[in-house]
Amino acid sequence: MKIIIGNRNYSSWSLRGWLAARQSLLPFETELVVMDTPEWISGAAKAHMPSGMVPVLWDHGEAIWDSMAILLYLADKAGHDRFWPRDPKARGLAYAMCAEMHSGFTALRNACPMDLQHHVPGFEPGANVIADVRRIENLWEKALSRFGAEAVEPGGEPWLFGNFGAADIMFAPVCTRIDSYHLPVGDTAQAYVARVLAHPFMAEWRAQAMKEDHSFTRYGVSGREKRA
Ligand SMILES: N[C@@H](CCC(=O)N[C@@H](CS)C(=O)NCC(=O)O)C(=O)O
Repeated sequence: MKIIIGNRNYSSWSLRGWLAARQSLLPFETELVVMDTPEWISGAAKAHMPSGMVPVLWDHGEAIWDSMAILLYLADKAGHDRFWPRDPKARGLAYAMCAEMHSGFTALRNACPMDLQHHVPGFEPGANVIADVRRIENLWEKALSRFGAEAVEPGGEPWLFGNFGAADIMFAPVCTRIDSYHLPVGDTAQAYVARVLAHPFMAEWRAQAMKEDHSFTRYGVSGREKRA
């Protein structure tokens, strides 16, 4: 399998697709296509991107595009237990949370683009951004308190539905945004953000992202400061 991704520093959907590929534990290659180059803009760099977007997973000559489809495809292929909780109530909530993340939270996504190399110390979130963060925080607290701790493997960290899975993958870029823009959240959410950022797959992605030297003007937020 091969996954085509955009810039690791900026492409939050690529991060979700790639995390799903890592979580599957199946072997795969990664091809990075730098975004916003003349070839990207003309479409010449997008020959293997059916929707014109990243991420795309290629498996045996078939393309699976869109982060959510990649996640669902890999859960079918690698086993649902690596992605979804077994309990039907937990699974229903996990599906709903992933779907809401995939289609919503546009205020947060627009105002706080993912940018792992920078942070914005003086960022002042608007009311619509705060509303998105509150909703996300409530969802996390609900999942963690109802299903997180009780389902976790002995000695493991409490992820949203016990073991690390689809919901943690879909919300991982939000964790980077809370961190980069210093968005105010309560202790439970802050601890969850820290766990996600410290996850080995996230550390692997971040280490690569920090080495990238292409910068985007379209994602530039004023007041950015480079991280060490
Ligand atoms: N719904 C898609 C969204 C993918 C998406 O928006 N990807 C961005 C990069 S993060 C992209 O490729 N945009 C096309 C462009 O910039 O031309 C998914 O979940 O994969």
